[in-house]
Order: sequence, then C-alpha cells, then structure tokens
Amino acid sequence: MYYVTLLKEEVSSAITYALSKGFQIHPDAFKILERIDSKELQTIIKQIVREKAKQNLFLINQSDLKMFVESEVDENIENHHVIMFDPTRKVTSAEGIDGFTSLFSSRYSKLLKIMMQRAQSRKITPIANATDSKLKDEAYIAGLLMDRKIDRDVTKLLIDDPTGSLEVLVFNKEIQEIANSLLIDQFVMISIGNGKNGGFFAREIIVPDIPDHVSNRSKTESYAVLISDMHVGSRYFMEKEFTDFVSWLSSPDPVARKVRFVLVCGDIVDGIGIFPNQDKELLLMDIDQQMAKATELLDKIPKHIKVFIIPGNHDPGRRALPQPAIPEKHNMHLWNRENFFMLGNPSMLELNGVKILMFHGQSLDDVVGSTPGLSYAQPAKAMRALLKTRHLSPIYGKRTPIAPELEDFMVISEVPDIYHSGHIHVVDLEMYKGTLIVNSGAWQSQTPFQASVGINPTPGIAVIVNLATMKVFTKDFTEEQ
Ligand code: D5M
Ligand code: FE
Ligand code: ZN
Repeated sequence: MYYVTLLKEEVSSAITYALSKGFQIHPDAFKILERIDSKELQTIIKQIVREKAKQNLFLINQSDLKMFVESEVDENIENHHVIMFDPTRKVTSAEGIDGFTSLFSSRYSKLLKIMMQRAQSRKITPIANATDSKLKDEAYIAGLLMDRKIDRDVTKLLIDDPTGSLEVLVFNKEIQEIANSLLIDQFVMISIGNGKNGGFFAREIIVPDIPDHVSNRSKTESYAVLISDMHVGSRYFMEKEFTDFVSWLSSPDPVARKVRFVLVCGDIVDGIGIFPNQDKELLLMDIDQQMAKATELLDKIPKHIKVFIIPGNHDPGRRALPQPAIPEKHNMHLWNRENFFMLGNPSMLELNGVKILMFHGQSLDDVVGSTPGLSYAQPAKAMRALLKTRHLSPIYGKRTPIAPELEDFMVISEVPDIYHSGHIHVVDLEMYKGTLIVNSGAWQSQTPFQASVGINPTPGIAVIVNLATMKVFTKDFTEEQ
C-alpha cells in the first residue's frame, strides 16, 4: 500500500473503500483521482461502486471518473450580462376601470411611437376627424382593435383611438385574411376610404411588426442554454433527465465547457391549486418543498454559469401579467446566489451583447385559441404572431390574467435578437426577420390534461444557442447519454 500513503487522505480513503468492496482501480483512473473535488470524492466512489457492482463489473477505469474531474474554466470566454428590463420593482397595478383605461392608453402611445418609423404614419388622422369630414385620398387611422365581427362576406373591425371609435368594413379577400388574423386589443393602422352607403372600408391594414435586422453577436464563442417548464413537484417531472442535463453542464463536453448562461423561462415548480384536483398529480404537496427541491437541482449548475429565472403561471407570486420575480421568501437560497438572477415575467436581457426577451408565454393559449391556422404543435408560429403585434399579451379578458398597470410593460418596444418562451411544452424554433424565436419545451412528461386536449409535449430537450453565430441546436436528454 506504499502507493496509497503518498496520496491525500480523502483519496486514499476512497481507494481503500473501493478495494474493500472487491474493486480494482485501473492505473489511468489513479492518475485523475487527485483532480476530483476531495469533498465529493467519497460520495462519487460509493456511487460508482454501487452502480458497477449491480452490473457485476469490478474495475474502476478512467471513463468512470472523467466526468467528475474539475477542469479549468476558460476565463477568455465572455460572460457579460445586462438586465435591460425587469418588471419586478415596477408593477403597481392601478385598480378597476381607471387602470384598464391607462393600460390601453399607454399601449396606444407606445405602439404609435413604434409605428412612427413607417412612412405612412405621417398620414394618420385622429378618428374624431375621420368621422367629421369627407376623407382625403389616403387617410389612415391607428388604434386598438376592440372588436371584430365576421358577417358572411364582410369583416367588421371596431377601432379605438384616444379621440373616438370607428367601424371599418373589409370586403377585399386578401385584406380580410389579415383582418381575421388580427388579435383582439392589438394595435393596427388602417388605410380607410368612404363607403358608398356612408361608413368606411379598409384599403390596407398595417401591423406594427419588427423590421428585418442583423442580430447582435457575442465576440467570443459562448453558449446560452434555454429551458423552461420543469414543473418540479409534479408526478410527471422528469427528474432523471433534468439531473442528466445539469450534470452535462459540468461535463468535459466541448460545448458544455463554453456555456455561460442558462435561461429558465417559467413554470419552475408545479405549484399548488393551479388547476382542479391538482393534488392527485403532485409528489410534493407544499410550495416550499417544491421550491426547495428545484433549488437543490439547480444549485448543481456550476458557478461560472449565470442562471436567469422568470416565473410562469405555476410558480408562486402574483399570477397577473406582468409578474414580479418569484418572491424571495420561497427561495432565499437562489436569491442569495451570486450566479442566480431572479427576474420578472417578461424580462429583457443582454448577454454578451445579444438581446434576449424572456416571456413565459401564457397568452399563447389565447393566440392559438383565437387564430385560424395556429396550433399547439407549432408554438413558434404563435410566438411570431405576437412579435408582429409588438405585444406579448394583447388579448384582454380571456384566459390570460393581465394586471391593469398604469404603463403597458407587455409592449415589445425593443426588437429582440432572441425571443424565448415556454408554456406550450413543445420545442419549436424559427428564424423571423433576424430574430431567433425559441419555444424551449419542458421537463414534464404528458399530463392527463394535456392528453385530454391533444397536446403532445416534447420534454427532456435543451435548446442551445451559440451567441457568436446565432446557430441553434437541441440536445435530447431522453436518449441514453
Ligand atoms: O401549460 C401546459 C400546456 O397546457 C400548454 O401546452 C398550454 C396548455 N394549457 C394550459 N392551460 C390550458 C387551458 N385552460 N386550455 C387548454 N390548454 C391549456 P401549463 O402552464 O404548464 O399548465
Ligand atoms: Fe408549463
Ligand atoms: Zn405554463
């Protein structure tokens, strides 16, 4: 045992343990034992001994240990972050009708400002003036779509601006297609003409949309990993796959070595009382137990990776949008970590210069539910529809609760390079006018509710973006690693 006595105490006791269980240690494995965190070594050896004994294998070799070796973090890879917007300290929530009025008036003026970048915006007439007089040839109105009726061959749009309301008829088939895909309460600009029997008809409908743009890039090759919807505490939470994902972040895999950011887009836990009879689907019946478990799992993410977490509709805290960060009392541990950032929903970040909009995505239910041609199978298309309205949750008073804030924080004022949502539990990627749209799936297998409404989730997959090239790919942790 001459060999052993030269080693650190923790190393020699780990070796003694393995030998006592009838194991041999390959000389190559010996060489890397000292490079493993000595505090963890005993646990690691015990785990390897247990696993290999089950398979009747009694030799520990280098490949068993490699993943536990602490490798140096490359300090040349940038990990710069700026939190550009976080609603946590901004939410006030005005009450009742006053709040609703100010929310919509803020929405109108923010979107009008975005629209001002278009040449046609110079021809905008206040609705009060449009109804007073005979129109000039090219008159535009701009406002929020309050209502839409489809009567046989005619679509009727009711538009509001701060000066009044106007009904616009759409006869043209092509324009009708646009009119019928608009989301209620979204901002639109419409070129109108005087109809034959009084009234107004639409010549053209313009939505705010985003401009074609070249996205910002990181100067050094670095990766952001996008995930969401773990639903810790649910019977359907895929703990093994999620743990494998977290271990991968510390592995010697060349991509993993360059990951500097992990973005978690809501539904961290399954919550309590979120839907009827939820308790039948829970393993952990207490919100703090659920958060503690989530914390324990996330805590294994190595310290050189920055983790940004926003809440979803299952997490503790306010339910109405915009949501402040998950309250500190539920997860003091994560709040106090240097590499963890607890943010609100939605939030905007800049990671190595790349602008990323994070929004859990509750409103996608209303978008899919009200737009012909959209489905849960392709959430990126529904996300694109929101991007075109330059608003994350326009539809007021349906399934998505929206707080009557004085300012509308859900307007997409700045064009993101990456637009990240979850909620639908289906991984879907799309490039739209220079913005990478990502729906990051889930770590929860199909629930009875999802089965009953025909939602087929694609859980256990991480979305990985190279911030230097904007190339994106997925890594499936349901496959044998
Ligand atoms: O949402 C999980 C999935 O369930 C996601 O695909 C949206 C869908 N979902 C959620 N609520 C509803 C309702 N009320 N009707 C139809 N589909 C719904 P999660 O937020 O994780 O529960
Ligand atoms: Fe979810
Ligand atoms: Zn959700």
